[in-house]
Amino acid sequence: MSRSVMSASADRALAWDVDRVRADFPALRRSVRGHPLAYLDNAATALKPESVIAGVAEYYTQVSANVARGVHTPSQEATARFEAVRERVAAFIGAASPAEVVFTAGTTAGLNLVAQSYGAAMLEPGDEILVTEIEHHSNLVPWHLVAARTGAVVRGVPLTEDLTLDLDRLEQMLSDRVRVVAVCHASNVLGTVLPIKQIAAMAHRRGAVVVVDGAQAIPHLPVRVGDLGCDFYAFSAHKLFGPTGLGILWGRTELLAKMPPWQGGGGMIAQVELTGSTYAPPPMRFEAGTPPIAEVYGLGAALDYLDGWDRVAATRYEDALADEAAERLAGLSGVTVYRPRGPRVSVVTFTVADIHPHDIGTALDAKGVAVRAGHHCAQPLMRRLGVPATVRVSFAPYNSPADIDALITGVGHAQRVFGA
Ligand code: C6P
Repeated sequence: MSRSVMSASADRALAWDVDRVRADFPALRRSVRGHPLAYLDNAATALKPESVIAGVAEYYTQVSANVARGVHTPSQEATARFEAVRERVAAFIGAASPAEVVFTAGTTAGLNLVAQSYGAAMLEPGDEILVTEIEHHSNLVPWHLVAARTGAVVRGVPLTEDLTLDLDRLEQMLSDRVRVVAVCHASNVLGTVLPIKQIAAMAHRRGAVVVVDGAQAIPHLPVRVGDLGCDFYAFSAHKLFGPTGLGILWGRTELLAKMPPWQGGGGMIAQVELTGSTYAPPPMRFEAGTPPIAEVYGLGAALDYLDGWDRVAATRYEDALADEAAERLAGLSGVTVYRPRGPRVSVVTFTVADIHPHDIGTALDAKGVAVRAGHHCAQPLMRRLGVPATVRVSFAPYNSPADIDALITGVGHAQRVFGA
């Protein structure tokens, strides 16, 4: 390790005790192919601390009852915890009320909910939905589906040379026909953080609602939905150190109140006759069927766990790791790093000349380094970058400088193996 890297690491260690944090994550104790695991795929899913695993286990070992359906004690306990976590989430994102917090299956489900409920009810032929070139497929395909259903048109806002959103083009494309602006808060490929507050103000001037895909922002940025000024905000628990299978859709009270259900079933009704039904108010209206109860217990534990972190220090630490990785990768011959100018989260994307990203991913796995290789569910962005696929490394506060060393050594090993 170079001298400057060693001293940078020492500085960070003073502010962030990474060894103490690493001890909380049991998955970091395993080895992969004879090497310590260097887990650099946090944008795909974050590892879980012991307390989150215990939170899920607590539900199954001590409660294991359904919610909102039972008069018995375990069911009432489960219901009380379920609603307490809803309140906890509302406080975590600065929602005006817990009724604005809908439990879903994940970011994807939340965005589909908005498209299928709000979109299908409000969009008319010729209306426009603006998306961006940087979106994940989860914030594109639901809009394609609802456009096909309603006759609305989806239009894409391009990026600038700096790989940030072209706000001038957005301003030009905003017209009174635009009903929805669907944007990510942070890109899963480049890490670019979009200026949601500014975008929301621009969209609202033209009467459009703003739907934000917060999947990649929520683990890194302090999210206060009121300050952002958007109308909907979706994210997944599993990227926030919580369980898989659970997401949050936040929506403004007045919008949720006028949206029809998107799925029917138990738990979401007011009254059911044989030939018709009326519906419960939000959030229940959007939570048909037995919800992911154990996962909600786990999310509650994840939020408790995060309370123990200085999140500003955590973000500063992981950003420094990402910067260091980007710098060292860019210093390798044949490596191209794609980084946006301006605000970004701790994600670094790169390609290696003459070696397919999948081969790099496989070669890195042989050294215990877990990265993501492919199009990252962002094919329009790959087209914009002029590549079919990239390698992506994404950092969390439990990553260490040793993970970067393993990455750099692994890329060099791949170049030797593939003769590049
Ligand atoms: N991105 C990645 O490796 P789900 O699968 O519903 O929890 O999240 C979907 C999603 C939506 N938006 C963004 C910006 C995302 O990054 C993701 C998930 C993972 O980048 C898996 S493709």
